[in-house]
Amino acid sequence: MIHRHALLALAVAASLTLAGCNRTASPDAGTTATDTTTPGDETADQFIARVNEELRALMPELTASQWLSATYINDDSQLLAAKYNERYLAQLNEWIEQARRFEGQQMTPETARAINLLKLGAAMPPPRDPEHLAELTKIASKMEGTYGAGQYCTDEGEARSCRQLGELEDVLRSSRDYDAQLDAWQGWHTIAQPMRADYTRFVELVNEGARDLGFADAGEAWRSGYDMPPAELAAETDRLWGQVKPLYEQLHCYTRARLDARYPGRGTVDGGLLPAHLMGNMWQQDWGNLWDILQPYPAAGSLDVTGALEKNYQTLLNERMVRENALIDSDRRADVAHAAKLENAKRMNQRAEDFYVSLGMPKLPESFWTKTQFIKPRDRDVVCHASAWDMNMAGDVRTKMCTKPNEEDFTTIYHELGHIYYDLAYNSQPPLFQGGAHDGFHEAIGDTVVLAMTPQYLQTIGLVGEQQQTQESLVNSQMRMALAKVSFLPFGLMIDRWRWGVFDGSITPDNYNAAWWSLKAQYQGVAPPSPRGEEFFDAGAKYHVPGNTPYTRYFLSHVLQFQFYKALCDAAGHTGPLYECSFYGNKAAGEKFWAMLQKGNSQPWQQTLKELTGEERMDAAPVLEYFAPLQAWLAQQNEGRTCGWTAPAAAQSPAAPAASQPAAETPPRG
Ligand code: X8Z
Ligand code: ZN
Repeated sequence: MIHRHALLALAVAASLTLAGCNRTASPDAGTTATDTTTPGDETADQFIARVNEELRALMPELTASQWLSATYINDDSQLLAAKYNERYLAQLNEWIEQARRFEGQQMTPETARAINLLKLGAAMPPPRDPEHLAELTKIASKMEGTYGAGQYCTDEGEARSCRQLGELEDVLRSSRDYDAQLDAWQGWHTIAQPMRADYTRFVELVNEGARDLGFADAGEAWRSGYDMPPAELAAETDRLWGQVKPLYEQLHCYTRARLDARYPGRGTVDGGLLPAHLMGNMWQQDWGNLWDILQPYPAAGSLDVTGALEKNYQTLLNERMVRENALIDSDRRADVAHAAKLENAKRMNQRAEDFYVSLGMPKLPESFWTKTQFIKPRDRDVVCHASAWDMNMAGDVRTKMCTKPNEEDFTTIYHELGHIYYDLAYNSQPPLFQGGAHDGFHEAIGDTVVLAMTPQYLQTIGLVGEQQQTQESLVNSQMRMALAKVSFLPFGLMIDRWRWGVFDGSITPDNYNAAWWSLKAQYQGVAPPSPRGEEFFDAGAKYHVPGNTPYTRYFLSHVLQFQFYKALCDAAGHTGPLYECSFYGNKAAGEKFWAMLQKGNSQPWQQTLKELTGEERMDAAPVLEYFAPLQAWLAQQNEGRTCGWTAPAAAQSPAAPAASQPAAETPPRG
């Protein structure tokens, strides 16, 4: 979720990604805020210097309140998080109001940019009306708490048993029993039903805040943080999606054939759509858990990273059990297992840290190791969704995860450390520039490193065995990466296609769920196994909706990370095919990376991209270059198959040209 990257990213609710903040003030909104006296003769440059100072002073209490509410969910922590968020947003409104007096005046380009950032890109545009602002921050905290504490219970009385997201995800990851997966998938989606009314009100309030700031609606506010007119951002994402869509369609076609074979007669939903509950992931955004079904050449060598991580954990657990003589006492066993999980998660983090350090980046501060939430606590509810936090812009950085020993969590650790290293690199910038060049950059840092986790790298860290140098093993390793990266692309788009439509009113509350599944069908080619009427609120079962984290950033990241990867491979002097490159240990690549991170959000992202890659545009060509061997292989596999799918009528969203097309029938490919 919000990696509080940058400053704001206030957890849950507020979040202004550093790429911009926003809003306007209400006359009495400042009553709870810090001292906001405005010297009459203050210049614009002095104003921004003061805002930076005040921000620095204000952030620690805001992030502390958000951290507490995310790692200790109860009414009290929610109340405090909402209050601190309200206070912060009121202050932000006040600064924006104060900035108006500099309109049209001479100032340095840095100050002009900083003033703009103050006004743009708030994830939760705050209404000027103080009562509405208070209501908004309360709802935001409540929704995040509801998600974090969500559980699915079956039976009553003695037999009652409840499972949270992590346990339900275990079923999707490991079970291949159709009904068990269906139960886990449907069960998790029940947690979102009670959020529907809150979300409906939330939308009204953030739209009010957005209008107070001069935006048409909250979606337009979100699209304004990209150093280009908001309307262009929507078209940009369409252009990038057009580049990669053929690759996704091939992967979809291959996957459908394998699922059909694995679940005869039940592997496809009408129209050629993939059944949502059989994709190994609650939201069908990463198909890596279907490795057992989708692995092209099982005999060509193992890439079972999850198996290796589980084995490492088991070894650690057994050693501890014996050493602490805990096998006979069940309480002791539980304690020792917990300690083993913690130690194992720390080791996974050390492994990720080692990659960054190998590039010449600093070691993580000691406080990272003592303050991070590595695993799910046993005694309370927490928001398990992984996040990275910069608490004070002065080195108190941490992550929050409920780590398990599997490949997805292992790569998520590298992802989160990407946020942390970005934070550390730009901590020397003024607070208003402490953010990603845009939010997609922030998401792409750790994932660029994940692309460098080649089979050879995994072998050197002991997670896979000796690798064959054959065409078959190449297809295997490409498939492993595609199941994480290519499967994600349409999901990365559809969430905000839905929210843009919700914010601009083209998707109304009586149509929330229908529009959600219509977009899932259109973009991902995925469908629920049974009708999902408006009694459900399936969007709320994905963290970023109740957590109000914009999602287009992840789509952009999945394009940008291949551009970054290619540039760093070039810097490292790599000359072979792109997919073979790992820049592990390469200081030249590390220096180039670090130089980019240090820039933060101090200049337009186009400039930052140019300094790293030589290009000023986002471009999916490196995605296609990377996956060229797989795409050719998939085309061969799919020969004679009818590919594509038929989606029901799509949701209309003026902000999203692609989403406003009529029912998508992807042409058969072969
Ligand atoms: O939310 C995240 C990160 C934190 S920024 C764990 N991600 C998206 C998701 O899980 O939906 C990373 C990939 C996409
Ligand atoms: Zn992230």
